[in-house]
Amino acid sequence: MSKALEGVKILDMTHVQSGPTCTQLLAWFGADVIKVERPGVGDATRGQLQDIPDVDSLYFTMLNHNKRGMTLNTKSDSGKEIFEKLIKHCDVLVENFAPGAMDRMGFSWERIQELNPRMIYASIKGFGPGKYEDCKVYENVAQCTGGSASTTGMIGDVPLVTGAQIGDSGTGLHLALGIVTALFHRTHSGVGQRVECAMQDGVLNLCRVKLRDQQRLDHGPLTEYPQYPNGEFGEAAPRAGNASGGGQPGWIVKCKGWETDPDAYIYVIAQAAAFAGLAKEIGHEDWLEDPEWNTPKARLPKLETMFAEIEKWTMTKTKFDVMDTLNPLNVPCGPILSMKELAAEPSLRETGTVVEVDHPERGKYLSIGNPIKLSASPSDVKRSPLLGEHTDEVLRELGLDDSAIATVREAGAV
Ligand code: CAO
Repeated sequence: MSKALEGVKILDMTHVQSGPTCTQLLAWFGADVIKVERPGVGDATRGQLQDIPDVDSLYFTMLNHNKRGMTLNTKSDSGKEIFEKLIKHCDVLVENFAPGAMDRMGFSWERIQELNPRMIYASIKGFGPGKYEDCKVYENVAQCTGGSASTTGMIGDVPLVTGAQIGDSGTGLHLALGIVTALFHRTHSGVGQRVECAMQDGVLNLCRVKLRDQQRLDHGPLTEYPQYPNGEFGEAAPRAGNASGGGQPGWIVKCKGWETDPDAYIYVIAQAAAFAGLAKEIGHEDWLEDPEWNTPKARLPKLETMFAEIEKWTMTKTKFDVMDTLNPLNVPCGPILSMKELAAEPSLRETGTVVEVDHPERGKYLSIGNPIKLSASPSDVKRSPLLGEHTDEVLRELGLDDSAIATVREAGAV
């Protein structure tokens, strides 16, 4: 079966997490991704959080599958010449350097367009244009500046960052969509374009419902938040603990074993349509006849008591038993699954969402495959390249012969 992005060549100047997430997705869809790294140095993540000495870290290997790797000093004279050839050879250039780095290398958008008018030039920065545009940004900075941290955490407690990498991987996902959209546009316009995504904007987009709540605050308290009706609302959309954030009340409740197992919990949504079954199951058939309990509006001021009653029942069962009991009753719920449980989950292995990959230096390790499944172009996961593994191969494709390759190598350009 052919791959969806077969024939698309990506000049991958990305590093760390946000950019590599984007180019890895494009590689999974079949694009030829050529990752360019500084000779002798490479992407900093190769050496970060290493679990095995002197072997590419899981941080690097899990973000750079299916790519080819070459080294190139884009600041040296002969390196710049090769970089120009690469720009002419490729369809898309992706980078997430600190602001201004590409311009300082001598490759502004204007220069890139001169070299290849069909080039799509895609970038991730921490902030869009404005007073913070020159700042360097990492994941948690983006979570804090994009509205996630101020709206995450327990009520009255400190702001929290989340484990989901919404700043880095989230922005990489946004950028990938921008790139394929620009590629589609190029099929009828014939020209490339600039694609930019700021991490602050990407996080804010994922916090869309919180800006919804900010505006609803002007019209009264947020009745689905635990602060209602007894707590206080300030001027800004507050943290809401584990409340669902949607129109249906939800909370995390303890399950059997919670005293020793930090993940013996389940999220239960007390959806109005399935409330009768839930109430009966937990031994509260009385609620169904009681006007104090039998409408969503009547329950709203008593959600804490309601979830405490639900918890009395869930604490008698494992999280999986609760799931098995409530799902047939159409009660939406989800056990808190640990990474250990997810790594061992057979259904995720079967769909290729969790895959085992073999690496020549580290051996076998687990990774997360492409979560987006295309019926005609399934993704297979191939290991990440070693530093400079495909340098000669790519240089030959650019037209350099053995002696030209030896010359640029001697000059330290690769
Ligand atoms: N050849 C020659 N020079 C190269 C090169 C190559 N192949 N690859 C990189 N370099 C140079 C860059 O040009 C830059 O040089 P200048 O400072 O002279 O312009 C230098 O290496 C360092 O690049 P950098 O500033 O991007 O790297 P950093 O470690 O200092 O900063 C980061 C890292 C992530 C904070 C910054 O790149 C950034 O803010 N990126 C945008 C936002 C982003 O993607 N953040 C997510 C990071 S993942 O958590």
